[in-house]
Amino acid sequence: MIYLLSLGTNIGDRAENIQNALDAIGLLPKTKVLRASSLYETEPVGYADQQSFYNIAAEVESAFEPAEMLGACLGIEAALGRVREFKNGPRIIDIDIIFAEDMIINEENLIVPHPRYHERRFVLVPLLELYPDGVIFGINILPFLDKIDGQEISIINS
Ligand code: PH2
Ligand code: MG
Ligand code: MG
Repeated sequence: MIYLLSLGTNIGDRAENIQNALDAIGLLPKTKVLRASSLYETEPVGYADQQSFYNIAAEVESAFEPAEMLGACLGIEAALGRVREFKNGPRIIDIDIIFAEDMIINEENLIVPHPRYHERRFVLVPLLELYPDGVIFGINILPFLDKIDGQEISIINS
């Protein structure tokens, strides 16, 4: 199964947090990070009064079922020291499943595609870098990007 993950961080050494998370994902059993987008610096969405984020998208191949992948992502977040204070608040690392191929999942603890990805430039722009024609498992994300106002995002040249 191909997963598209969105990673975000706005506490501590943001570039290092992203790299540590990618490394940890790559170390999961039967799981490989196929590609990762550039690193982007992004304006906080949802709760403005906090440090800017670093975000990336990663394309991951895994034999895990979606529920297992969710558990693995939450485990990595905890291992990297994530403490949940409030919704949309600052975090060391957040790893969200955006797509699990063309699967549609509506469980209490897991909704895929991610319920808010289409309104978030920090998710869409890195995905567009990986899928330059904008079509992801049959969904064209370009119209979503057109509808978003604001949400500054800039690529970090490394
Ligand atoms: N994640 C959120 C809420 N707001 N804003 C940016 N720029 N980047 C994020 O990763 C982010 C956010 C909820 O998970
Ligand atoms: Mg999130
Ligand atoms: Mg999350």
